[in-house]
Formats: sequence, structure tokens, C-alpha cells
Amino acid sequence: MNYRSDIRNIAIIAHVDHGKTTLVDAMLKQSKVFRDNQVVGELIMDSNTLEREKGITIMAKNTAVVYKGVKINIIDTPGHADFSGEVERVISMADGCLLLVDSIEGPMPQTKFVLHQAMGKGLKPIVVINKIDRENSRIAEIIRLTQDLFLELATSADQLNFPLLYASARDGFAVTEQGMKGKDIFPLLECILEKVPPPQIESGPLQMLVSNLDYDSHKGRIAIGRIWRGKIAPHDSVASVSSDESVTNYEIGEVFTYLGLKRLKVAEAEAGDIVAVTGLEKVSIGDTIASPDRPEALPRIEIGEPTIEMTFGVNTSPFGGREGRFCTTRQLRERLYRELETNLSLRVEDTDSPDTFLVKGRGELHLAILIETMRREGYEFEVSMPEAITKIVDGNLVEPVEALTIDTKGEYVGVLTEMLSKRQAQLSDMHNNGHDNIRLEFHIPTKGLIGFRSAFLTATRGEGIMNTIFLGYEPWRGEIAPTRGGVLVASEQGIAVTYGLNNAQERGVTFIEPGTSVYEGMIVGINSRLQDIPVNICKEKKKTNIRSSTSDIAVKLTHPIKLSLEQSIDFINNDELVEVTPKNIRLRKKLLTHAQRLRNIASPRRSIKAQTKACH
Ligand SMILES: Nc1nc2c(ncn2[C@@H]2O[C@H](COP(=O)(O)OP(=O)(O)OP(=O)(O)O)[C@@H](O)[C@H]2O)c(=O)[nH]1
Ligand SMILES: [Mg+2]
Repeated sequence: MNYRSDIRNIAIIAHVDHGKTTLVDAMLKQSKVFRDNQVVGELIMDSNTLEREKGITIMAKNTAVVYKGVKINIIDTPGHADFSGEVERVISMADGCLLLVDSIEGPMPQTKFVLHQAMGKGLKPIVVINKIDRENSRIAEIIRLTQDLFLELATSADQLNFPLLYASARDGFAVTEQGMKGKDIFPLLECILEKVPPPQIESGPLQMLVSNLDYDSHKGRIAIGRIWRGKIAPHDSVASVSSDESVTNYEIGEVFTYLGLKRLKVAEAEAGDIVAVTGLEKVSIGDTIASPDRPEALPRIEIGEPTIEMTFGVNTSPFGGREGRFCTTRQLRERLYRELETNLSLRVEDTDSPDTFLVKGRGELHLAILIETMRREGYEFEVSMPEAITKIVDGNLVEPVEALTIDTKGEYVGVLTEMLSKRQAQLSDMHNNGHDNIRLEFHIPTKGLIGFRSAFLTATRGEGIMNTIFLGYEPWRGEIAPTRGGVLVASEQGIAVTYGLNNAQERGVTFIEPGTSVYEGMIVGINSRLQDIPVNICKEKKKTNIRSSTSDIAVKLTHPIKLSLEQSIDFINNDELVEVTPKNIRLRKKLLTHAQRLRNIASPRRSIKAQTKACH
């Protein structure tokens, strides 16, 4: 077995927000991959619009820096549990990983998940305690907790002996000893060169595992992955081995390697490197690109199962087809199936209704990002309430269960515990981190988490952080009683007016402004009772000839609560839908008229599929 001493391949892994992308910024900037006068900004790798807006990484991405003549291929990964599939997809490209741990938060559930992934692939970990610039950092304690985590997950004794560095990614430095004054990120790059094993290369004909796909309007499909054996060059004849072991022959177009944000065209690339190649029209993630003489497949990428599902359907509201560019079943179906090419933890199934598809993902945010992306591309459609995916195992009904971690102030503990017990959560741990910061840990069925995020933010007045992670399947614990009140439903089509909305506000809190077009069955607010209340918000004040001294005083409306897409998905019940168009997000009852709803009082036990049928 040979080594390539001129390359290191590392993945950067951590819990959400622990500073991965910021650390990549520091490595890129200080290794001078940019021109001196180039304006590059921050969170450079979060290049996708939604990533920039939300300040989180959604997709794993490749970059590279050169340090002391060695190219370090870097894979930045997302830390949010809903995008765990991205970590699973790319982790096998690396030989080592930087495990970042926030100096205050310490190891979190997702820290454990990603470290488990990395250990499973035999990656050499380097621990970086990040954000050491923060006041109240608890470095000694965090190191102890990280050691405990390694003790729990290590499969061999040498994994316990991990290199440890201290960093402030934001301030662009890393040091090897606590308390040392840092000036740059080079101690970290030094440690990578020293501790991460250089890629081992097997001799023999080409084998490359496709871990990502990209698309260029001129070059077509671009396959990205690591070469495990042999070489690849433009115009090479290659064979691609797909999941059903069928083999397709191609001629390679161009070959690129990474440097900074650029892809460099090269005349040849060899085993150990991460490359992007063109010319393979139908290749999929997980396929092996091999020599036609020996088309041997590498092990395929394993991706965890989705835990929640919701329907995506053609927009059946009275406003359907008005605002989107792509509104038909064919367009919706084609778009959803296309998403499967790169979004590996997503599943799409046809349903009994030709206009509706069942889409399964790893969490509400995973599906919400897809919905938002499609809406911005011009798609118009409707989605149902997310539901946990149950299964039958050995004849028993089982459901997904998650670990929920909450960090909040002491004053909210009572109300949160009460809310969560109604959602079948069980408190598994609670400790005070000092300064009145309480950490609560619960075991909760996924179904109990649906609709919880908004309630949590309201209950803690935004002073809380919640994180969840999938634990496994457990026996079904029974239905949860409804946790939300009834809604205010528009009783006729028209334009909402101040007078009508003012009347509605006597019944509850409204979601829309005067001037909004509404239709019968559209949800326009929430009330405190359990039942839905029809309201005529288009009703103008009766004109009279007599001027009264008080009646003409302008009515002052309370500001409506505007629900974002994620809040809307979190809000709806199973007899409701979210209508999504490039211009608007509307909530509606599945059955639009009051009479229909009275006839068909939806039972929470009915599956999404049964209800979809009832709606059509
Ligand atoms: N004080 C301080 N803040 C930091 C440091 N590193 C990152 N941050 C801040 O932490 C926040 C999250 O940073 P990111 O780099 O986006 O974190 P991430 O791990 O890439 O997050 P995801 O990719 O979404 O999981 C940003 O507001 C950063 O400015 C640090 O060393 N010190
Ligand atoms: Mg990031």
C-alpha cells in the first residue's frame, strides 16, 4: 500500500452553529487562496441563498487549501440534525475530521452523531474546542465531557488519544495549549499535516466513488468524489456501475480538482484526491466510476431512514394556478423525483391520488427547505401536516423517537415540562450550567415534536434553544390529544377589510392584513377555543345616512401575526393544508365549505393518504 504525502482529506463536523463554516473561512483566508484585494466576506462556503438567509449550512461542500506544499481537501458539513444525510453522504471522502465543540455549549446530541459517523468510517479525529474567545467558556469541563463522549464511542484504544486544539474561528486563530495567545490558524493546519493520515492508495485500475453531483449549463452533469484507485484524465473511457450493478460506458470530458472556491482544470488526477469530472450524463450519487476492464463497485453510501412524511399536491385552492410558473401534476412530479438525485435522505412516492405525492424526510426543516427552494423556482403546490413515519416491526406498530435537548432559563422549566408531558415526552436529564442556564433532556416520540417548535419559542419568549436528534424506533405510545386551538376560517371569497377583520379580532388573533384576497375555507387566524369559527372578514360596515359620533372613528386593528413557511407547516392540523406559491403562503382547511366540514369531522387517526382521498 502506498501513501500520497502531498494530500490530506478532512471533513469538518460538529453540532449546528459550533463554527465549522467560520473555521473554513479562516483556513481559506489565511492560506491565501484569494487575491489580496478580493472581497470575500464571511461564511464563504454557505454559498446557497437559503444558507445565507438562514445562517446555516444545508449542503456539504468541498474546498481545498495548500499548506507547506500539501493540499488539504476540506469538506464543510451541516450541523443541523435534519441534514445528517449530508454528513453520511460525504464522510467517506475523508481520512480525518475536525470535531468542533463549542466552549460553552459543549458536546451536543449532534456532536455525538457526527463523531459516531466518523469513527464508523475509521477517520482520525482532531478535537477543536472553538469559540474560546467567549466569556463564561467552560473549557476544562468541556474537555472532560468530550473525553466521556470518546470513551462511549471509541472502538479502539488509539481513538481515545485524540489531538486537542483551542480556537476562535471568528478571530482566526488556533493554539495547542490552553491560555496561549493565538495569532493565526497555522497550528491547526500543522496538526492536520502531522496527525491526519495521508491517503492510502491501492494500485490498480480506476475506482472513484461519486459522492455529489453538480450541474453546469455548458458542461452538463458534474460528478464529484474521491478517487480510491488508479488515475483519471480527460477523454478516458470509463464504466459507471450503478446501484443495480448495471454498467454504462462513458468518455470523461474534463477533470477538475479543488483550490479555494475554484475548480482547477487538470490533465490528470490520481488516487487519494477529490475531483469533479464531466461527461457522465446519467451517473448517480453512490455509483462507482471504474475502468471498463475492471468495473468493480465500491461499497455504496449508506443513508439513514427518513422519519417524517407529508404530501405535496397540485394546488387545489380556488386561487390555484394563478401565481406559479409550474403548477401541473407532471411538473410537480418531475421536480420531486429530480430532487432525489442529490437529496439522498429524501423519499418520494406516488399515492392513490394522481395529483398528490408522499414526500419523506429527516425532519421538518429538511422538508421546509425543499418547499422553500421549489417555491422560489416558481412552483405552486399544497402540502399537508408532517406526520411521523410509523412501521410494523415483528407484528408491532413502532414509531420514531428523538432526544430533545433544551437550553433555557429556570423560569420556563415548569411550563415547558407541562407542555412536553402532554406530548408524551419523558424527562431524561436536567442540569444547571450555572448563571441560571438550565439544560433539559427529553425522550419524545417524533409525533410529539410536530408543532412544538413554535409553541416552544412563544413559551420561552425566544429565550430558549432546542435541538433534536433521532434515536430509533420504539413501540407506539398512542395518540396525542390535540395541542392547538381552533382556527378562524374565512366564510366567503373576497378581499379582507378592516371592519371584517376587526370583528374577527374579537374572536381571536388574525394572520392577514386588510386588502388580502381570501377564499372560503382559508384560515385567517386562531381562536382560543377548540372549535373552528367561520368569520366574514370581507364584510363592510353597513352604510347608514345617520352619522353617529362614535361609529366613524377609524377602527384600529391589532397587527396580524404573519406565519413563516416553517411556522405554517408547524401550525397546521391534519385536516388543513399549506398552499405554497412563489408569491404567497396561505393556510386552508382541506374541506373548504363549512357544510362539508360539518359533515366530515376529520378524525386524527386517519392517515394522510386516506384524507388526501377525501379531499379530492
Ligand atoms: N464568539 C465566537 N463566535 C463564533 C466563532 N466561530 C463561529 N462563531 C459564530 O457562530 C455562528 C455560527 O457559525 P458557523 O460557522 O455558521 O457555524 P457552523 O458550525 O458552520 O453552523 P452549521 O453549518 O449551520 O451547522 C456565527 O454567528 C459565527 O460568527 C468563534 O470562534 N467565536
Ligand atoms: Mg456551516
